[in-house]
Amino acid sequence: METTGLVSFGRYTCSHLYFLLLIVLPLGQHTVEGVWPLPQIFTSSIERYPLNPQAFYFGYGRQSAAQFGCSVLDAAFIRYYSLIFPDYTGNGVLHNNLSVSAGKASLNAETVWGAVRGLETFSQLVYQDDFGSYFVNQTEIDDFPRFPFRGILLDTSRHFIPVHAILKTLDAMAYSKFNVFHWHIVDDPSFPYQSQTFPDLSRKGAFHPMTHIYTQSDVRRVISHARLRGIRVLPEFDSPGHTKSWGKGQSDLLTPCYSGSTPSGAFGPVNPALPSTYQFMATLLKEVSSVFPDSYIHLGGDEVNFSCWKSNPDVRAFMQKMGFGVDFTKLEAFYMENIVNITTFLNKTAIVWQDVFDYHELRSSPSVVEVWKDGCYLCEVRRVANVGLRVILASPWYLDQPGPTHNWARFYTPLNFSGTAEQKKLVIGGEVCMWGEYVDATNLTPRLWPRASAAAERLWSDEKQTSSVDKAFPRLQDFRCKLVRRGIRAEPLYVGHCKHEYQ
Ligand code: CP6
Repeated sequence: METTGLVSFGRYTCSHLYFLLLIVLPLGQHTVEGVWPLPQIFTSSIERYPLNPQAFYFGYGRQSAAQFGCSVLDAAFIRYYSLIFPDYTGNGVLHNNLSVSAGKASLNAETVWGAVRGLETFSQLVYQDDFGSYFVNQTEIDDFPRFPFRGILLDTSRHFIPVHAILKTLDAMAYSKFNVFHWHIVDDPSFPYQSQTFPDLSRKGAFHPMTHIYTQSDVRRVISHARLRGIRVLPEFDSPGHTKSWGKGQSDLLTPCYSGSTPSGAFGPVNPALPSTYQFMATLLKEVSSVFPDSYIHLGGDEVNFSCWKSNPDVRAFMQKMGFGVDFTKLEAFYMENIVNITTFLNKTAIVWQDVFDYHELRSSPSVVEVWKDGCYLCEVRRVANVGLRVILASPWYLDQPGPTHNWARFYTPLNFSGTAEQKKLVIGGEVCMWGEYVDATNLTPRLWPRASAAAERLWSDEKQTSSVDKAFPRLQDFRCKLVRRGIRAEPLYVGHCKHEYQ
């Protein structure tokens, strides 16, 4: 029996990332145990069906709202053909009508993005026997994510990460069903984003003005590569702190620090006392919101050091004038509020780090708060949800510290969030943070994978079915070998071997 794939759609919309999918495979020992993250609902049998790469093709269901020409799926069919048949060197057969009558796998999804996830699941179900023949077991899957927001943060300021390494990371993200690339693109050490309106920012603030920058076309490539894999790109322009590199290309933006009555020559956070600051931020954010099409924009707002603001007489005078007294959190709140208003005006949904929520009563609140601090982070999640704001959780998933690989289980810990149904609904997801102090393209991949995949299963799968580390371990080892087979240098979890070692 031959197996072909048929993808059909009820209705779909390209704008929704949330989806439901159903794979019915009349098509066997590897079954769902080979799928990471674990699907929500599944049954499989030991009955296996062979797949012949020469006869296999993907097609759109006749009833499907999506048809040939749907660029996301047309491209996904080509990628997944090679992922399903990694050894096959012949021509990929995309439209071969020879063995239609044979077995059929069908995939139903509400959205194109759901179909992309379903193709990933299908590709993980296919396995090879000792002779290299391809098989898939009879399987039925009904799948959907636990959380709609499943992100990875890359920091391209502490170290420059070349575009090819970002694209490779996006590939690997899709294999674990991550759907948000949080691009912490600039920070204190460097400003690699090449702005159209303020080219001096990267000309003077990047590690190198030509080789260590992201041009507009680089950014477009990243966004388009991500979109084809159902991944949104969330840019972060963190301010007013974490902005040292911005000062090199934009004078009067940062606060001059004083020692006594004279400027010390050092600079602090963005200067919240000058109208020109807000004009600059509005112009920059206007550009950013048109370059990055996602509806979210991350405004940072974390770790603002007040000592420089305190030292500056002009800032202190502004505080008096505004009636802030000596409460610098009020000044920071004033600044963040202005920035949030700018993004609201630009029709974007603002995300901020938890600091902004912790220290301030904002009159115009950001919509989403990202919890990153250690400690009782679930308490913090509850506090944020209590006031009706949406929450993204990052605290449990700091992967930038090397740590022994067997600590993957730390990232697999169940969340056990005990809130009301309303509070739970406000927890839109979580994020793996790969801060860049000790990370560049040489070690990014093994530090991320497969540990981020542990977090991915926490964010996708049903917690009751995935609470055992011992049960997950062989499945994650297996998945790590799949990553290696696909060219991702994911590090080993423990003693063992892969049938196909890294080439
Ligand atoms: N950079 C920025 C960082 C961190 C944050 N913001 C950070 C702080 C503490 C730890 C890890 C990362 N490196 N811009 C905080 C969100 Cl432990």
